[in-house]
Amino acid sequence: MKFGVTGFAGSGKTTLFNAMTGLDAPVGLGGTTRVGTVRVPDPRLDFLSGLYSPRKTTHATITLRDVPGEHGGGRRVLSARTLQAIRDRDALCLVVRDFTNPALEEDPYPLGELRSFHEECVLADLGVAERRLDRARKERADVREIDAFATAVRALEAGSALRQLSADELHRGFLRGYGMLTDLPLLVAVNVAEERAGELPHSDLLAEVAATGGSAMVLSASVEAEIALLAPEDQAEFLADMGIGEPTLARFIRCAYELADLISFFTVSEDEVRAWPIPRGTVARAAAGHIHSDLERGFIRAEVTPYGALAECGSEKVAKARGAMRVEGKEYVVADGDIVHVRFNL
Ligand SMILES: Nc1nc2c(ncn2[C@@H]2O[C@H](COP(=O)(O)OP(=O)(O)OP(=O)(O)O)[C@@H](O)[C@H]2O)c(=O)[nH]1
Ligand SMILES: [Mg+2]
Repeated sequence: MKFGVTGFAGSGKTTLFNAMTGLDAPVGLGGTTRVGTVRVPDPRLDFLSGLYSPRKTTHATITLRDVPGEHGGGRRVLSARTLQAIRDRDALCLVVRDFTNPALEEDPYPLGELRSFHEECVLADLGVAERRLDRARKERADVREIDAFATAVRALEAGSALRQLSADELHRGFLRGYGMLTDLPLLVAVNVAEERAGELPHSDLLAEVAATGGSAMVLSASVEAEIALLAPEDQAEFLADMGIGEPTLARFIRCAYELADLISFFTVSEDEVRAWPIPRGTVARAAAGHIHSDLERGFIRAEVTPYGALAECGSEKVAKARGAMRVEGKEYVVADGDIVHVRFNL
């Protein structure tokens, strides 16, 4: 899962990126595009790790790419370089500024940043869709493809994001590979001043985010940066003092998972306990392919124990004795939290 962290100049992207990845990229300067990884916290994985005491515990990860905003000019536009850096992502996190940044002249205007971002993305997608539609018509391409791009053009001309269209309305298969920005899942992080870290998003902003088919959350990037420096046992107290219930990182990742419609299944052994992120609806054989292509090719069956049953029984042996372990075939749709053993033969 590759996230692009994007937004306009000085909104706090790099501060947030550092807090999440534990890296130490310079803040307040624009700078270069950077990549870091975030471990997906999962209490179920912690429990399984305690159960198996494996040599290695491997969390699912999310890759973040921090894309600097455009400095100078004053207008909120996305340059070709920025567009290039966010097009190939699986999802976008737009950081909008809702704190006074002394380095910038403009007062905070998160709603304006959100609108500008949306408009810029719509325009960029419209350009791509119109060009492809023209060419598809000239080439007498598949009518379904022409129809898909005509639908996209109509929606974009009306100012809508493509992600707002259902699978029935838009045949997405034809759009794959064109890097449509408004079709990427969008998480809007409203970056507020420290003293407002525990707030909920403004209703007008929430409404605007919902109208573009995204999700929103409030955070304070500088508070997150402070939390990241604390020992785990001190973090809870600090969060309580700030009026924040749950660490933002955990919330952010939950939102990201929901947005991208990902679930996790687990593999367990004395060697490694590991979480595997897969799109919801993935069948057992394809899920096995995430582990290794050999497991997909030689797939025979999967032995599946739901996490809840294993947690209750305390071991796979007991779970099996109580009939909680099932044998599933290649078409089985893997459920969130399944503990899976793949049997295969090459
Ligand atoms: N008060 C306050 N300041 C913040 C917050 N987040 C970031 N800042 C400050 O805002 C300035 C810009 O932060 P960056 O994280 O570099 O912003 P950016 O979005 O990466 O900026 P560009 O990459 O240049 O577009 C820094 O001085 C940060 O310390 C916040 O939540 N509250
Ligand atoms: Mg930056």
